[in-house]
Amino acid sequence: MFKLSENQIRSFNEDGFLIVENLIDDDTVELLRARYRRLFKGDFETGILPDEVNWQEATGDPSLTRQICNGWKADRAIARVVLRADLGQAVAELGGWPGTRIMIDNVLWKPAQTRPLAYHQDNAYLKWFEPSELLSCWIALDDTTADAGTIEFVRGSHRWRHSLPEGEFHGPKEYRKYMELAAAREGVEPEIVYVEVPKGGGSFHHGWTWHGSGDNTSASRSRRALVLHAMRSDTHYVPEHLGQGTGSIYSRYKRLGDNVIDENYFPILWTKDGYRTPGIENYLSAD
Ligand SMILES: O=C(O)CCC(=O)C(=O)O
Repeated sequence: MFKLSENQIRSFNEDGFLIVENLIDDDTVELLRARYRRLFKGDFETGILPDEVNWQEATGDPSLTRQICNGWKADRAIARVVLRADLGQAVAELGGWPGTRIMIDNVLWKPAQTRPLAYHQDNAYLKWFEPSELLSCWIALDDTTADAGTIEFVRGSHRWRHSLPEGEFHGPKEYRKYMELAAAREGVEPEIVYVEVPKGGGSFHHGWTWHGSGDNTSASRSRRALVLHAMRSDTHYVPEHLGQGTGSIYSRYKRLGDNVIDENYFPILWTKDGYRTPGIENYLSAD
């Protein structure tokens, strides 16, 4: 069970991110690695297609970082990690939120010699729900290093002005370009911090923190990560903006008659009042 200290919460508020160890144990790392191999071959345990399948073994560009979003719907080993109540609690404590739901997960695999993911601010893609805030927990499935393209953050950038999404996300030539332009607008020299942790460790980041990851220049080391992107438990759809950012995909779960974000698709992991979406446990224990 993961628990934050007061110091860690203070440090997160100051920096816009927090680096931690021991989010998952070695057995879980091994299990997830095996599930990643299956998912990228199109072998989905539950039979359900993840919401975004950006890379598959038969068709994917071998120079790109492999990505699947909402692997939890396809695979219960993924779900058992990203639907954890203690991670939901940690996110709520960092955000000062009443509770946490999953918005999406990211299943990411950056093999040796593959390309970067562009710097961005997560909150810039979220006009389709309100409050438009995301807070994320990034979990390494390999020992991570700067040369193997680990995630990197700009310290204090959650306090910068808000930028709109721009440029190519997957494999851009200059992956820091839009962050550097934003830094110039702020009149500051960006301080970049690499998340270098043993497998099973990782980080939390604020939705306005600039982050991305470089080329994996290592000879043979993969850099895999599982990410829980979480929203507040009390979010709702914004009908005027359903097609914006990631809303063009995730607004498909909007109910016809109201703006409620349905727990079946965005389960609540933890709230201060002790609530957790009841169906989660059934789902996690099914064969
Ligand atoms: O793992 C990476 O390379 C970047 C992931 C990312 O953008 C995120 O977790 O928000």
